[in-house]
Amino acid sequence: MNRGHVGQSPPRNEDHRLLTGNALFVDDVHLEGMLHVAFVRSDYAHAILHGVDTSAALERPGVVAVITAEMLGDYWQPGPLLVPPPPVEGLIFNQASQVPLAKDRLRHVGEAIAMVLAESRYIAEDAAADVIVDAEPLEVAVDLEAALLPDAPVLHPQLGTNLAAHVVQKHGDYDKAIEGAELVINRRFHYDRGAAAAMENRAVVARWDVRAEELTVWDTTQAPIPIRNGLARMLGLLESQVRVVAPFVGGGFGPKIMMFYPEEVLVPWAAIRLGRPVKWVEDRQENFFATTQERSQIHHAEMALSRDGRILGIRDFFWHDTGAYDPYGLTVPINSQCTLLGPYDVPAYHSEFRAVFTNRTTVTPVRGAGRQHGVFVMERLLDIAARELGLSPQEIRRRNYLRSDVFPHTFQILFQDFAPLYYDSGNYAPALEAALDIVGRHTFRAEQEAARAEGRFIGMGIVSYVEGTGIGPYEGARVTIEPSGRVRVATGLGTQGQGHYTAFAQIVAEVLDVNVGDVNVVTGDTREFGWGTGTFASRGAVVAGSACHESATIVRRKVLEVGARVLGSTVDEVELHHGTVRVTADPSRAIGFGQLAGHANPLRGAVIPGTEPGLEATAYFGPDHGSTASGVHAMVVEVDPETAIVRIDRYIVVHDCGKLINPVIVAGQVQGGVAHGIGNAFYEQLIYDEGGQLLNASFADYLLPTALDVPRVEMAHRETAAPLNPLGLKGVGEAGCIPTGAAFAQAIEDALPHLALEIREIPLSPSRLFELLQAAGPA
Ligand code: MCN
Repeated sequence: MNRGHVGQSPPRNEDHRLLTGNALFVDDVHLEGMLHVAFVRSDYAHAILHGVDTSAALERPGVVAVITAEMLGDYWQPGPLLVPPPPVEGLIFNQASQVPLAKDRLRHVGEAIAMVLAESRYIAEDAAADVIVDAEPLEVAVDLEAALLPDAPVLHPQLGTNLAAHVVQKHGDYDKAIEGAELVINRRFHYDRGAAAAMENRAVVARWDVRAEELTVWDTTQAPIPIRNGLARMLGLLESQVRVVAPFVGGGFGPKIMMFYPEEVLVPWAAIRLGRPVKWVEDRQENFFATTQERSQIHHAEMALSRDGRILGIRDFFWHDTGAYDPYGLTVPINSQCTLLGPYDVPAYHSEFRAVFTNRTTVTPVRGAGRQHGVFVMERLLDIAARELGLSPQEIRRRNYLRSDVFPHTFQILFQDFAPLYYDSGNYAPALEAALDIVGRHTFRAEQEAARAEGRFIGMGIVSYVEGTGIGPYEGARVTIEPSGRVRVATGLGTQGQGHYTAFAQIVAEVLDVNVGDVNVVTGDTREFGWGTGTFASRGAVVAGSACHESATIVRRKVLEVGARVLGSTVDEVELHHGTVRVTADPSRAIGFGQLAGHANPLRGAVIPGTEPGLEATAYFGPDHGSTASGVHAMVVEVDPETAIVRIDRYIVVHDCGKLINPVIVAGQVQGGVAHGIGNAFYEQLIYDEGGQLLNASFADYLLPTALDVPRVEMAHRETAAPLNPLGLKGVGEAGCIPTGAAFAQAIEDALPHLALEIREIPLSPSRLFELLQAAGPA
């Protein structure tokens, strides 16, 4: 029997619609009388905006309106601070959020200046080119460290500085730790910018129904409910007058949580103002300039160790590039700061960062959301220390893993949830041994030697990480057994390919003992479910999945109560069986869920007067802390030192995301994350010139890994149950990309030990690796 319950891998409920081309994406929304939008965007990285001349554009046939900042009136206001910073002692935090359309200053290439609405996208694009922007270029602040020098041009004159934040967090006493150290290593690391590069660009369609006075917005957002709430507030409407639908979305990877993008507030506004539906679909070049990005950090990190390789303390000073605005507060650098500690017992930690405004596109979380930077720095420090101490990379890790009996474990630095960093559970050391077994602990070095004898250079990287997943505040779910006998589940999440339609159905199917195919899940429609936050931080399974479990459990109790009344028994005498309630002692006395749903009202006598009719319940789940997922990644590469071509021969993941709901979905998430991580490690880098111009804003120049570059991931799952939620779940959506850069660096060094490379930057693009190899001398 395979009923697709928790822990099994039934076919995905959503695949039929996706594979037959019947899934609705925002660009599939075509409405009568719809106008099309093209944006006029800044060509300047930094400039004073003197004026915008729209007259020529307005004369073009088919142009209906050209909107500039002045025309927005009170609607022209900066976006909100979306995530407040944790109350760290001595915190400096300067907020600067983007406005819908630039009025007086341009702060990055691609910033929106005017919105053109026309009868077709072609006309809108041509008219956008007619708009004359009168701007006076300013000096730019592009270099992350130089942007804080006294003579650097300042992006936000009201702040008088490019310092977006200064945060110092300490656990233990690093100064004391270093006194007793027998080895201290100190290095600079650089992790450069990348894009999220989702397959589907952003898109918004809005329709104002003047008769019903209702606004419907189709949006590629990861967070439909906060968008609904914000639009209602800004437009002076009731929340119930605004419906936001995030239909199928072709990948989000973080930037689509960003609320509010200018386009997201302008398109609905225009639909109401002009009384016509309005559509905007981002093109790929806009995506490179105007969709948020991530990853530029510079770390100066120091590790103090004992002679036997035990970490005594770590001190890290880092600079985080937040781009032109910082609507997400400290989310990304706090993740870097907290994730650096990894699965290790670090008695003393001093971490200090400066977030810096630069004339580059705004930074918000992208898959991993700063965690990969912390992991890269920690794992690199361990590798360098191991080399100095004559230990293997594995041995230094073994000596420092937190033991399995220390949980829950706390570090005295504040995490996003304003509480000290909390590890709920974990079992780290066995994951390393499991990964070594898969690589072939007894055969790999011999294979490496044999390859070298043939002039081939293979190497292995093996690294660890932990990831805080499943953070609150909360999500909800409503579970309804319909009179058809089928089950409907509504949650407030948006979904971008993670398989929620199936995974949540499995949870509910398990509790109610029905087929997973009989459970219909809806996500991303505020009309279906109106309370919640969204899909990010690998929290869907833990938070929304647990809410599904809670509400299904309430419905289960009701089904048993109503069934027992209808069958003339007591609750103790009945059980659920494949979509029916039956008397345990006499299974012939049974009633199906559909019939029962019809009975479940006081008129039929199946529910006691005063009890709500229907087989339906809504429940919410908000965990006290996030759940700590963890894992080990091992990568085997072959490097050609003459051409710098790197082939990834094997990729092994031993992963622990607590109890698995659906192993195939989890495997897909890990495989996708690894592909993302390989891109981050080797290919994907946004190159800005000294003037703040993005030089590679197309897929011809911005390299993504192809199917040929990503091996099939060999995977083993470990399931350390999280104690913080009913199913023991931890998240998995980002994990695959978090340690990839660290594994890649170690593997390349291991392949070429005679060159004594020390890789301290990511991405290590093919051309950059070539330079490093040239500098290292002959192979
Ligand atoms: N899952 C499971 N068992 C677990 C944990 C998770 O079966 N123990 C399943 C979940 O039920 C869900 C999937 O794995 O179907 C991912 O769950 P989770 O880790 O909770 O992540 P979220 O649902 O919160 O998704 C967000 C996460 C993030 S933060 C990014 S970024 C990312 C990712 O998911 N973006 C993605 N994976 C993505 N996958 C696709 N296809 N597209 C994206 O944009």
